[in-house]
Amino acid sequence: MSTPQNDRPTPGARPIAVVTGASSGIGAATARALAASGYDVVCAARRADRVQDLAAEIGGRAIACDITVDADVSVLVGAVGPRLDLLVNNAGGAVGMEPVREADLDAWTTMFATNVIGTGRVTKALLPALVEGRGTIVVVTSTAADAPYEGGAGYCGAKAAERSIVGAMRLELVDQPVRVCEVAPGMVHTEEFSLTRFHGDQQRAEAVYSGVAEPLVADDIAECIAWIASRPAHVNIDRLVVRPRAQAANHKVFRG
Ligand code: 8X3
Repeated sequence: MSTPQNDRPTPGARPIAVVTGASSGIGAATARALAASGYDVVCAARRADRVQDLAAEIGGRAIACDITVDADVSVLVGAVGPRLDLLVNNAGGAVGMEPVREADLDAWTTMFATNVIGTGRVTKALLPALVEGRGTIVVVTSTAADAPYEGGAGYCGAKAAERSIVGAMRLELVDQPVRVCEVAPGMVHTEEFSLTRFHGDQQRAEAVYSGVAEPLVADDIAECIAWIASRPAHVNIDRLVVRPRAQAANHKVFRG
């Protein structure tokens, strides 16, 4: 039987990080950045083949995990073990951009199931390991949480709700050795975010970034997450808002 003493990390062992939504975009870039920083990265995503390739590339571990499914999250918890140093809740995204009068409520359900309840499910399940590991929680929200925009009712609402999880947890865990941090990216040009939002319509997806000389890329956000995690344990980065220079506000984008 294991004793608490046996549960201490082996000296020199790599810290463990879990990244959800690690199959592409910010999640995959974050997994790479954390591996480069010395983490044993558990790459979690629905698409097993993608996370297997990524894990092989970075010397991490792959877990096929749909964060909307309890059983999948239980498998993730089992793979992590008793201690966790860092959880990056990145899985989620936008589906659709219709005004409310034309809203696809199934898409809203999907967005809330992933961004909000999925983040809640994973975090709740891994919290004991995070407390044991004196860990850090990073939630990737969005500047969409700052203010609604036309066509964004479902997504902005989901991201605002996800932000509320961060705020509530920071209050709840103030007497625990766990940091609770948020990264709120603005315009990030990834291969899938806008393509998913516009149901595979490449033209509409590319139009989002049209004329913007340098939108952010996934690596920009990954570096921020690695920086947040690498601060001394007493330093909690509550929220980091990151936009490209050409985006002064959600609606104020310079297109040259
Ligand atoms: C992505 C940023 O402006 O498309 O979360 O909502 S935005």
